[in-house]
Amino acid sequence: MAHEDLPIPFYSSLDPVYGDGSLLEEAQIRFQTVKAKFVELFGREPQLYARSPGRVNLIGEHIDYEGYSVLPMAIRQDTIVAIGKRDAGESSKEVRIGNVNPKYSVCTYPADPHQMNKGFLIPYDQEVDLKNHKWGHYFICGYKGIYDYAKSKGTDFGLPFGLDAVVDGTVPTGSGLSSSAALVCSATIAIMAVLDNNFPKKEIAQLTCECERYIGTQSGGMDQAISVMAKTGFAELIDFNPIRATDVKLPDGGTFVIAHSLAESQKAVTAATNYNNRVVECRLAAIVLAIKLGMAANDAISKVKTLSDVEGLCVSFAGKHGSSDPCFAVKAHLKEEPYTAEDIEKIIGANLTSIFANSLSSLDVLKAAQHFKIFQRASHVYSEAKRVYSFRDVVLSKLSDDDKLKKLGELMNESHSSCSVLYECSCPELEELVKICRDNGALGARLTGAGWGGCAVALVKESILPQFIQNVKESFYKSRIEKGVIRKDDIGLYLFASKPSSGAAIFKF
Ligand code: NG1
Ligand code: MG
Repeated sequence: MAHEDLPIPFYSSLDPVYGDGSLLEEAQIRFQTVKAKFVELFGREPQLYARSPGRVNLIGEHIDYEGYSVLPMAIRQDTIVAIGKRDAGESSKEVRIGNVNPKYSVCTYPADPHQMNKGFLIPYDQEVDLKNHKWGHYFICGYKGIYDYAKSKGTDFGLPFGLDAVVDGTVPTGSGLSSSAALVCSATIAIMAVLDNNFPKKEIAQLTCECERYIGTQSGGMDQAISVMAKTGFAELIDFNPIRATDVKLPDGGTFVIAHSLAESQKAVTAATNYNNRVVECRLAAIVLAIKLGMAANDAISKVKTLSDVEGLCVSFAGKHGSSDPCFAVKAHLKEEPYTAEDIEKIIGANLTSIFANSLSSLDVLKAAQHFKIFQRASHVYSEAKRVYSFRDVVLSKLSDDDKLKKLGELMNESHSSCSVLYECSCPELEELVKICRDNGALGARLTGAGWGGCAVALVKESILPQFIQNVKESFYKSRIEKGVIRKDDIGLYLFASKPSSGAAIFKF
């Protein structure tokens, strides 16, 4: 059976996930701490635990929501959730969520999703109110996800049911390493398991992707898919529609180093001008392109959701002109100058607000936007989608490992420049860090995750790894330690090498 069709693995010890080294020792302590916190808060022991990892995206940025394949790997940092059902009766009408980190206070929600908007924080049938953003929302996304999934299967898994949970996360937040998906996925899996269920991984990947959107970012499904389906030792080529993961064994002799720019990207809060803005720009680019390539405006507006939806038209256009590259159609039909809303409305013959009438977060984007850079965004998406396959092809090629690593590095550099120049999702700190990585011998370096802050990922030959880490410390972090931005002892949280680690799991001891 393909591994995306299998359920989440269920273990009675930590070793299969955390191995037998220092990671295991660290995990044993963390699980003990989570359990102790659970006992302290709720006066009894949890029934079981779930864990789900963060990830680093190696290539394929901002294209998952456009329907294109991406190539991430899971990292060892993860989120653990301890969970237990509450007794039947009055108390079973609440979900309480605590955190090992005292920074996050206990959040309480009514167990009935339809009550969640009554004096509480999440309007059930709408997206989340960002002004009342709270960490517990991410957990509740999972709860709502399971509830909706059950309904779609004509059952209820006993929901609404009161639950208690304690969370412990080691994925740094706002860093582009998907702390959010690690929390949403571990919460969803813990809830599923405590209700005595286990679904195929691909269904969990789909449902967690959909439910993270309740937070208000119009995310693609990369983070949840890799967190759920990752395998030790492999990066994964993730395809969407349907979700599928194909193992990619990276060449020997290279290591991925993750380095934090120390600029925190508050994606949920800046969505209207950053992340969701790009999703809207891509949709507009796709509709305009479809019309320019001969589709009736009404059809384009109602049928075209993503740039991948118009790739067929682009390719046949480009083909007529001697190329199979959709970037060619973009060059021929879109202008480089930014479009105003009126420019686009003229082409499509409709008001922009009417196109996005069903999406509050898109209407926020329209309110905030001065103009739309649809040429640049489409050029990025189509070229980045091609780079993902080039990356995979290099890995599968007959080249020597050294030559493979060199080529992968080049593709990462091209990806960064496209993100930075065409998609404009970098920031000065990331630019500085990427340059420092390259100047110190990285074969390639790029921002990873949504950008606008967060981490860079660099491909480094193992033979120079210790020196590389030392040099990046000196050039990027030393002055920041001196200025008190980070503590010297914490440097390992911001700069580390990472091997591809394993995906979500359930534990019962
Ligand atoms: P980060 O910034 O790591 O959460 C986000 C999206 C991904 C993908 C990348 C950009 C969420 C949950 N994740 O990742 O789906 O679009 O940006 O490639 O919003
Ligand atoms: Mg995220």
